Amino acid sequence: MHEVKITMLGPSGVGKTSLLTAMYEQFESNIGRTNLQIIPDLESSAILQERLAELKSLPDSFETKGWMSSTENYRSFLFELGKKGSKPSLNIHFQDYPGEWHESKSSLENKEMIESFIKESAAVIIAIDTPALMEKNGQWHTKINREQQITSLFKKAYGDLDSPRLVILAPVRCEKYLQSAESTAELLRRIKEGYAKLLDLLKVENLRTKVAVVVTPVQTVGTVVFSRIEMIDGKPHFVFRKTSHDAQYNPQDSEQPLRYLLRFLLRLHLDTRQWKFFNFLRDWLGLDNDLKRAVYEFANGCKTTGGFVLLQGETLLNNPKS
Ligand SMILES: Nc1nc2c(ncn2[C@@H]2O[C@H](COP(=O)(O)OP(=O)(O)OP(=O)(O)O)[C@@H](O)[C@H]2O)c(=O)[nH]1
Ligand SMILES: [Mg+2]
Repeated sequence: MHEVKITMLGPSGVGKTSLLTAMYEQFESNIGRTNLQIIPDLESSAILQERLAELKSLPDSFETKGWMSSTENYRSFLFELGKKGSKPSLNIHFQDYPGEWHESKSSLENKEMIESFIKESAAVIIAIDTPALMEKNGQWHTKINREQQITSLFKKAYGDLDSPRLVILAPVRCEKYLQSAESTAELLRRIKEGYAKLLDLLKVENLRTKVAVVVTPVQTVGTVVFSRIEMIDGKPHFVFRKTSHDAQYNPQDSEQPLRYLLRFLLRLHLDTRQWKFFNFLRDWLGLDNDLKRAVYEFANGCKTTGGFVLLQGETLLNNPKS
């Protein structure tokens, strides 16, 4: 079966696994409205179910670390996408790894693995710890989000890129910053500033036409907001609180990265140019017009306001009417 890989990218604790969990949870509820279905393999389903239970058992006030366990080993989560009641037509592999691999103490082998994940993935979802970027003038951004290292990884992985890619910047834990139009605009400004080097890199001659870049803020819990930073032994502890005592897990927009992904794949499917990496997409939807329509419909639900922006590569995401 045809297969695409996606990398969840980011240092430890930024929220890669939580984002994947929230995506998984919303796949069904959102895709359910179209003729599409997504089926996780049994193992992925079991693990994500457990993470989901953890995400749902929110304490009233908590620190970022310590409420869910961090990822210990590399894992690939497999989802099969297809038309309802038919055989799946595409395998989507999400690669999730321990963010610790970014740290200097981890082996070179692990760092090279991150690089090859980026290389072989059609799309990379960069999870961004938003409070680190926004609070105290971004004082903790570099320490927590490691944006320089991420830029270097892309520099190597996209060194001789010969086919299109999608880069999704996904600010998470961003509930506080999406409250008003002003704060949303400020969030976007800070993303452009905080990731300026990466965005500049993706704009160079060979990459500009091949890499689409979007920002999709995801509220992975929906009902917790950043409250304050407490300094303990010189280390920042980001404290969050629930919007009310009985506020429940209510993720917002977590299926958006997947919508953008399908939009990108659909565009490539319809592309008349030959991209070796994506040749398999040519007959992905085959003659199945129902499936094509379902993918189109789902992809058409990409948000473009309220913090969602297309920073580069419009033609790679432009869907001709089907
Ligand atoms: N405030 C807030 N915290 C969250 C949210 N989602 C997850 N968390 C917390 O963030 C912590 C880290 O999230 P993970 O998804 O495990 O982070 P990760 O990037 O997978 O980290 P590693 O597995 O170590 O690479 C979790 O323990 C949760 O406590 C959210 O939406 N808001
Ligand atoms: Mg993880």
